[in-house]
Amino acid sequence: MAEIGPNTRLRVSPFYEATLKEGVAAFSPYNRMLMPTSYGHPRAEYDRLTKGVSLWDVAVERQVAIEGPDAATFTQMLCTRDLSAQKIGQGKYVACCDYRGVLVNDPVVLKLAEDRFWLSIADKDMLMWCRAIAAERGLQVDLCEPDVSPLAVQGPMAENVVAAVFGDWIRDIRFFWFEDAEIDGIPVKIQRSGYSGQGGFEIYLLDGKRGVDLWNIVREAGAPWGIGPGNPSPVERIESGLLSFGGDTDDQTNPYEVRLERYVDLHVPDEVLGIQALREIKAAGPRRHQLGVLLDEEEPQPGQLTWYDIHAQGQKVGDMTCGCFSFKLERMIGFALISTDLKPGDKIEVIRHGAPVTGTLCELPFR
Ligand code: THG
Repeated sequence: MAEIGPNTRLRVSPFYEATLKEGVAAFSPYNRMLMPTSYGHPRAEYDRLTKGVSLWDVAVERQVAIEGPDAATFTQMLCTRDLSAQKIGQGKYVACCDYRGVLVNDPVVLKLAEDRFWLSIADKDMLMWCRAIAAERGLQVDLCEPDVSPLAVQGPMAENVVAAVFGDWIRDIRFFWFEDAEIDGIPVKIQRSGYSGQGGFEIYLLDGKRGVDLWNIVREAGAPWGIGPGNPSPVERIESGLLSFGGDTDDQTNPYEVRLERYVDLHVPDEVLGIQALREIKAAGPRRHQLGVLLDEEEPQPGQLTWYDIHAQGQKVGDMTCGCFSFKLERMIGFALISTDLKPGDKIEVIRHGAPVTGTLCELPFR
């Protein structure tokens, strides 16, 4: 691929200079920023994440801050998951839908106070969406994108590293809960979360001028555990069955089709965006579902730029939305968004650049 030319529409991560110094080899655009996607050593980076600890610039996980007397009502309106039991200091993974019940995002909602929330968003202009909905509904909320940039520490040794920086108390943070902290005058929030199946923490930097300082502090503290740079791994996340909003979804995809049923509570109020459509979709039964694909291919293939058609008995039955060479299974794997007529164990063909590749459907996550 060609280089991305400099321009000021792309915002710069507070960790950018640090990632350059680490030898970042590729970026991907996300929320009008650049996210590191490789440091040039895929196998070593995968091993670090699955056996040790990896440090990620995920400043692209931008926050939409929602504040004001109607903040709680508004946040619930945006999310199909029932948030009534959410406590201050707790995060929840949610689905956001439009009026058709189609996914527009899958953020993590952080409840900071009774009248203050952050949506930690996937790649889509949710601030614009939220402003339009708040105005349409006549709600009293202030919306902005604050100066907040997550730095992820992921992998089985992540807890040791974060404890070395902030103290052993962080070991008591529960999954998706978060706490305020400070290191060397840098204000942060620490959450047990992150886009991998390996476990770890996200340190939300609250002062964009101190990104390189925070990176260096965590980097030095992590040296005994062999910490090194990495990024949300396309391989590990596929193996672990994590959804990539926008990568594995299109403008027709509802939560039922991509294994997010757990995050749809049909009893939430009628005002929740998309819930009335989702009740109908649930009653009719979704037409597509998401399964794994095990390809009959034991060699790595070039990166996927578009969805590939999936055929069965000569007919198109769905799409392969992402794929990678799995280091765990030592073959090409991927996600299928496919007709519910097709089941795990069924044989299919993936049509890649006009050529069929045979494979078998399986349950997610991969085992
Ligand atoms: N962290 C933060 N913000 C984010 C992401 C993140 N915003 C964008 C994107 N990632 C949102 N998508 C996801 C997808 C999956 C998960 C988190 C964010 C995730 N899922 C777990 C699973 O599916 O096993 C658990 C979900 C649950 O049970 O509640 O962690 O990574 N800050």
